Amino acid sequence: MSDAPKSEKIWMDGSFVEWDQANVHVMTHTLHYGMGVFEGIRCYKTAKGPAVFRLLEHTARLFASAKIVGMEIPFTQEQINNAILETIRVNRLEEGYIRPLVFLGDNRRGLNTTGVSTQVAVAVWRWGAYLGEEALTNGIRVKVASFARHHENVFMTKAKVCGAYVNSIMAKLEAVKAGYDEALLLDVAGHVAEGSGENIFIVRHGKLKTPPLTSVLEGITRDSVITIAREMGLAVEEQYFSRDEVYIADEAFFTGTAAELTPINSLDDRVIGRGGMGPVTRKLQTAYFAAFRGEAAEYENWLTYLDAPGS
Ligand code: PPE
Repeated sequence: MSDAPKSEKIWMDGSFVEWDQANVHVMTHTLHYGMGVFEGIRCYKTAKGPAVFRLLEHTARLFASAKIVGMEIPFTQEQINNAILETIRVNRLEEGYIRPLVFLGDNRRGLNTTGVSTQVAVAVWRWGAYLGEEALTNGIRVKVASFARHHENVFMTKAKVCGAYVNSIMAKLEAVKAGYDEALLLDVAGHVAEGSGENIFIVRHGKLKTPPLTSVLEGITRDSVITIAREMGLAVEEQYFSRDEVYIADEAFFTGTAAELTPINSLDDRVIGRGGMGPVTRKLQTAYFAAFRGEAAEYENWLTYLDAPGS
C-alpha cells in the first residue's frame, strides 16, 4: 500500500480520470529513456480563496522545456492553464502542489521519437513543507555532492526534463544517507550550481549572490526572490562563486516551489554565519510568504485566483 499523498482525479489528455485509474503501459517511452518535461507549481490559501502562484510563468517554462528537448505539446498554453485550474477545482484543493507532466506514449520503440504520441497529465495533491516544517525556520544541513551538475551541453538545464533528475536523485540520496538534509551540486568547473531541487543564494557583505543561469534551472522562485530583494533595495549579483564562499557567507538559503525559501544552516558541517535563519533571509522569506498569500499588493499579479470572476 502506498502512503503517498493523492487526490481524487487527474487530468489526462483532455479529460478527468480517477486517481487510481490514471495509468500508463509499461512500454511508455518516457519510462525507458526519461524524455519528458514537467513542472512543479504551488497553490496557496489566500483571503480571496485558493490562488496559483505564477501559473503563467510555470506553464511558459513547461513549453520552453518541451521546445528545448524537441517535444511538441498537443495543447496550447491557455488549455494547460485551464486544465490546471480545473484540476484544482475538481479536487477541491485549497492548498497544495500541482504537477503537470508531458511524456511520450507507448506507440513506438527506440530513440527516434518521431511519431511517438505526446501525452499530458496534471495531478494535484496536498503537500506541506518540502524539507519539513522546522526547516523553514531553523534551516537545513547541506553537503556538497560528489556528483557534478549537468554541463550545459550535456543537459540543457533551462529545460525541466524528467531524465535530468537522475543526477538530482543521486546527489540527494548521497546527502541523505550521509545524514544531511540536502545536497549542493557544483558545476563541472567547480562553481556552486544548485540544490537537488532548489536554487541557492548567499548573503555576504549585505549583498545577495546567486549563480548565473548557465547550468542551473531558471527558477521561478529565484526570480521572485530577486524581484522582491531589488524592490527592498538589496543588491543582487548573478555571479559564479565557490563552495568556500558559502562556508564564509553571512547567510545562505535555497529557493524553489517545493522548498519555498529554506535557510541553509550549514554546508559540509561549517555553520554559516550564526546558523539558523539570518536577518536578510528572514526579511525575504516574510516578503515571499506575503506575496503568495496575497498579502502584498505589488505582487498581486503573480496570483491566479481560482474563484476569479469569469474563470
Ligand atoms: N533547481 C532545480 C533542479 C529544481 O528542480 C527546482 C524546482 C528549482 C531549481 C527551483 O525552481 P522553481 O520551483 O521554479 O523555483 N524543483 C521542483 C521539484 C521538486 C521535486 O521534488 O519534485 C519544485 O520545487 O517544485
